[in-house]
This record gives sequence, C-alpha cells and structure tokens, in this order.
Amino acid sequence: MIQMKTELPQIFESFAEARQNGFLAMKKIKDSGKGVVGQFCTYTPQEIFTAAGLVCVGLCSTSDETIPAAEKVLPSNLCPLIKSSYGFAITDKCPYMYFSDLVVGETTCDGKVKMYELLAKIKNVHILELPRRQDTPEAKALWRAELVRLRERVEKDFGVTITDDNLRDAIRRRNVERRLLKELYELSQMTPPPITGLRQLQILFGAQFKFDWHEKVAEIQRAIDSIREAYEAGERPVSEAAPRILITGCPMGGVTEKIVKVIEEAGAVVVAFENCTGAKQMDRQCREEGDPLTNLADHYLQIGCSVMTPDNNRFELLGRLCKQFQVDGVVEMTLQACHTYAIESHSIKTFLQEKGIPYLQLETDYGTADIGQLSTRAGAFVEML
Ligand code: BJ8
Repeated sequence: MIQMKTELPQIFESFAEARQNGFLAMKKIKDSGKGVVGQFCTYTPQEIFTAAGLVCVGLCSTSDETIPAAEKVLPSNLCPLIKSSYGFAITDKCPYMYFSDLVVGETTCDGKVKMYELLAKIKNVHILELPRRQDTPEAKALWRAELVRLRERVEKDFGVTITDDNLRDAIRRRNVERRLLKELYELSQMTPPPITGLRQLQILFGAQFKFDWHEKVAEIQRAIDSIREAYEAGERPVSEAAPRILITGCPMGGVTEKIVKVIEEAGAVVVAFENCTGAKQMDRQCREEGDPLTNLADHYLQIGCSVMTPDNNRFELLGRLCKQFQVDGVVEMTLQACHTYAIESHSIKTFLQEKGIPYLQLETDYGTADIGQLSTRAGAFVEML
C-alpha cells in the first residue's frame, strides 16, 4: 500500500465537487450573456472559441447514469463514452450540454461520428472533418481549411469577428495553461513522486472545469507551489518502493478513476498519464509567431490518437514519457467496444516489450461491477514488477 502521511492541501476538488462547482459556474456564465461551446475531443482547437470571447467546456461524459436512456436508441455494444454522452444530451441531465449553444465534434471514431448525426437532431452541431493522416500536405491543408470553416461558423452563430490577434492571444493563454499543467505533472518525475496518481488525475481532470483563465492559472500555480513546499518539508505521500506506472489508452476521469485506484491499492503509484486527460494535451506548445490558424492546424493535427493511421506520434510520446518518468510498467485502459484503441493495443504491447517494459491492458466500462476483477489483475501485475 502507498504510505499516506498527511493529506496534501485540497487544492482541486474531487470529481463530484469539480462538476458541481462547474455547473454553478456555467449558470453564472450564461446569466452574464456569454456564449458556450461544448467539445468532445482533444483535436478541437479551443483557442478559436476563446478568441471569440466564448467559454468552452468538455462534454465527454464519465458516468453510466444515462446509459440506459441512450441504449433505447444506440446499440448496447457501443463505447460507454459515446452512450453516456448521448444519454446526457437526450435526458438534459448535463448542464454543460444543456447550456452549450454550439457543440463541436470531429470525424474521429465511427461510433462518435454516427452519434453526432443523432445529436444534431436535438443540438446545434458542427462537425470538423479530421483527416486520418498527419504527415501529408493534403491532410494538413484539409485540417487548416476545416479550422477556417469552424472560425466562420463561430462568427456566424455568435455574431462576432475573430481577428488574428484574438487568436494569437488565445494561443498564448492556452500555452500558459499547458506549460503549468505540464510543470505540475512533471513533479511526479521525482522518486518518490510528491503526489499519488489519483491526486494528479483529479487535478488534471478538475482543471477542465475552471472557466476563468486568471483564476485557473493562479490555482494551478498554487497547486504546484504547495506540492513542492510539502515535499521540501519532508512530506512523502508515496513509498519510495512503489513501482512506477504510466497509464495510456482512452480518456479517463469520473468512474474510470477506478483503474488508478486498483493500481495504487496494489502498492504501485501512477506517475504519468499519456492519454487525453494528461500529457497528450499538455506536452507540446503551439507556435505563437506567424499565421495563427496554420499554427493551430499544425499543432492539433499532430496529437497522437489511435484514430490516426499510422499513429506514430502516440508511440513517440509514450516512449519518451516512459524514459522521462522512469516507469516500471505501463497499464493501458481501453473502453469496451473502442476498436481503434483495442486494435492498437497489440502494437503498443510489442513496442513496450522491445523496450523491456511490462504491459497490462485493462478493458472496462462506466460501471463498477468489474472492480473486483480489475483489482485482481492489477494486483498480479504489480506483484510481478
Ligand atoms: S484525441 S482519445 S478525445 S478521439 S474511447 S469515443 S475513440 S470508441 S475518445 Fe478520444 Fe479525441 Fe482520440 Fe482523445 Fe471512440 Fe474509443 Fe470511445 Fe473514444
């Protein structure tokens, strides 16, 4: 078991509190007359919305609460993220979805693409055509053209003008957030890490639901400072002997924190998240000089994700993080019926085997019935490290 001495200050709330507080913040935002854009994917260039003076919020749902409602329309053997997100939309149970004036999705996996067709019947939806290649001039040109189309759609729907200077300022602000969140998670390069993986995940996830930029960056900075201070004062919430785990795979948060819990209850510590909740979003800075739309297009298209073919950038980041965080093992979380991640898991396993890094794939959904089984598998994995 990880040795908890004293609790670190509660800088970011639990998932439930983060959502709850986010709801209240969203209501205030709407009351102030601001427009809201909901997004589903890390490929969405949120700088276009902030440049327009809008607030953007992630809509990927993380609980099974509305899956029965979604399954009246969608097949049951579909990814829980898609079912849950759609379920929240049709039941009006998610204020973020409810308050979104525009919902932006991309042509990522087939399940999401077809769900968006249904979503468009009840919400104002814009779909970005995401290429599946990242390295060809045609793919780059298509993606840039799609960002031009998004900018025009936002300008039309919200009656605003988005200037290049607005975009540059939005890029600069988002880069500040990226840099700070990266600084925060890189604290776990230390041995032993200064925070548990669960705490790191809570901070990364919670940061999505902070809508005031100044407050957000100040809060992340405070989190960094207090974690450092506690460590320098001798706080060691994690045992030095705990095997160091990196998590890869599908996006995480909400109920899927169960994966982190079973790993850490087995005596290991999660030091890094390569997925969309973690490094994938924060690892690189977007270029600030030059044409902002080209910079955004170049930046976002290079995100490593199993929907790309080939998906070289995911492997590059994964290999780099394994070294940087000196990991003893990698756990991949795949959501049920996520074909792209499930298929790519074979290549990930081979890639890690060649580096001599042990690998475990855990498939799960948004329920809690499999916790016993996950715990047994995580326990056996940690024991052999
Ligand atoms: S950039 S990881 S947020 S696509 S888990 S819905 S792929 S069937 S979420 Fe993702 Fe963007 Fe990639 Fe990140 Fe489909 Fe798989 Fe479900 Fe998924």
